[in-house]
Amino acid sequence: MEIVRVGSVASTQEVARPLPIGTAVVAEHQVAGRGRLGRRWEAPPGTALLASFVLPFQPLASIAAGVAAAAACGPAVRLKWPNDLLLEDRKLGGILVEAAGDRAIVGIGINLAWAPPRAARLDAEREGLLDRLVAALQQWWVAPPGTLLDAWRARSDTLGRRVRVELAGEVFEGEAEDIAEDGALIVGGRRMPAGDVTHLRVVGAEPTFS
Ligand code: BT5
Repeated sequence: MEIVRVGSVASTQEVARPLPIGTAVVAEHQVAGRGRLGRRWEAPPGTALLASFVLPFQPLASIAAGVAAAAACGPAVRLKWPNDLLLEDRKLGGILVEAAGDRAIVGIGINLAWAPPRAARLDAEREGLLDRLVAALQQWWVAPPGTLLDAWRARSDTLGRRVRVELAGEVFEGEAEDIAEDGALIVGGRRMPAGDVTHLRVVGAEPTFS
């Protein structure tokens, strides 16, 4: 993988988009870092791993990116469907996969020296983490789908939990039962191809969220 290093950019996704497959863009800072659905990704300069990888498109791209990122972070890191990285139930990192023709622009942000309130950060050195991430992406991007889905199940913090799902304006709750062959989450017998999931837990009488 060829690494292109940049200082302050709007978003590494935009820098990576025209570059060839096999390139990764790593930034010190993003002034307009993006999450999914137009949300923002925040990180003060030099405090996070902020990278976008140009890879061949594959149908389980988002699942593969999540498994690879969790593996690079270490055994304590779990996945919240589809691919949030969690450490001790708090969000440590996020993944944004955008299709660009036959390519996937895979954006990964992981908090290191700073995290927003109620989020987590990883006690790791950035260059070592980047090396592990590149190796893990190369491994998991070409893994057979069954192997990939099993790796996601093993890392999942979502399966077996009661969850609330928001999908196209509809909200409902149920148990997250499994992940389907196409990466959809199965909740109470229904397939969720996309959407936002809240993990629900009951501590005493008070529901808490992550
Ligand atoms: C994500 O979106 O989690 C995907 C984030 C992808 C960021 C990377 S950084 C490199 C590349 N270039 C980009 O411009 N983006 C990618 P989503 O699931 O929509 O979560 C966004 C939400 O996470 C926000 O609305 C905040 O609530 C929260 N958030 C923002 N910054 C955070 C941070 N540093 N740590 C934890 N949570 C954060």
